[in-house]
Amino acid sequence: MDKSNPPALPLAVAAILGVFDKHASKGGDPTKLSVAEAKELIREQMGPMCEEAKNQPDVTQILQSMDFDGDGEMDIMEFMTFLTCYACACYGKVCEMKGRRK
Ligand SMILES: [Ca+2]
Repeated sequence: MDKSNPPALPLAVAAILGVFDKHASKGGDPTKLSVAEAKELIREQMGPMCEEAKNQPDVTQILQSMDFDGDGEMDIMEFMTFLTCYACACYGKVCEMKGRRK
């Protein structure tokens, strides 16, 4: 493996897990994001992009729709599902900007 050019995906996953852990471990169950922790994470990580959106997302509504087990918190699987939806939306925007079909 070329150490000067490490693969991007393991680094991206590590970054995602680091962000999740940083926010989830602030209080309560350190393996889950409370609503307050999730809101702070979204504001910190996605705030500028959300502010540019015409229809700003209702974060509470997003969190409720991603809380599949209904425990009022977001575990890593729920968070990754949320992130997948976010990544797909970003990919759609990139395709649109490049004039590509998805
Ligand atoms: Ca949950």
